[in-house]
Amino acid sequence: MNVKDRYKSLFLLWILGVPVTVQAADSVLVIDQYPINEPVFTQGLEVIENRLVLGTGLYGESEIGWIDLETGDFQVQDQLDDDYFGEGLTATSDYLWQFTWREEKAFKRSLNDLTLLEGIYFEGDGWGMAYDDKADVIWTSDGSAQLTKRDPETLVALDTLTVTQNNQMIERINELEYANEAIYANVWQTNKIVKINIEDGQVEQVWDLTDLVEELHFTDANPDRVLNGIAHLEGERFYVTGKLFPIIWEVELN
Ligand code: DDQ
Repeated sequence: MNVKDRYKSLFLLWILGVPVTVQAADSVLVIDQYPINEPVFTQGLEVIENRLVLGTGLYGESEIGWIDLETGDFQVQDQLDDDYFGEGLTATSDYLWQFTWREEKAFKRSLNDLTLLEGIYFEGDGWGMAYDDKADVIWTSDGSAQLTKRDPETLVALDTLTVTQNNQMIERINELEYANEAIYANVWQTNKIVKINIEDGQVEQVWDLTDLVEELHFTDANPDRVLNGIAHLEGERFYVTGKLFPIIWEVELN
């Protein structure tokens, strides 16, 4: 592409309002990898006392259960009604929250067997959720560049934070995880994970997992098959996966 065409296409992208993409990135260190026998549409991933819980999306296919890392089995514990699209998960010390996309509902579940305890009304799009145990608040995302800080019991909004990098808003913040006093997030439809400073919303670090995703050699062009799902293990170790990915990686984000 010559310089003129390049500027023309950049201008077109700008006119079309394509969000600013995340700049610069580190690669990740892979510690281990585990299979998922029957790939699912992963929307939420969370470690609860050494067990890995996974929530899926799609209407009629939204489930929640344990991933057995030894066998690769997804042990489904519960299923959402067909008209709910499951989204992010987060565990407080007392229960697990499961979000829905556009159904204005968030579900509270028990930590030991994921039984449904309560469904509460929630206004707006539900994407990611992360419990900040230090401040005792839940952070949520809705596909924009804005994160919302909420009461962990009622999900009532307390404050908002705009995610930026070099003064540009970073939109499509998706699955969230709180760790190391920061928020780690997938950026929807990218292979990138960003670490967000929760005081000022600035992106502190970016990791690009494109090399790992390319090793999976997907042959179809399913645009929904994207990196998604982050669960904190310890320190800088995380489990990460994607929607319809046959694998969960244990990685170090440092
Ligand atoms: N979200 O998880 C990023 C919030 C939404 C993913 C939507 C993927 C589209 C699947 C087809 C939806 C059918 C209505």
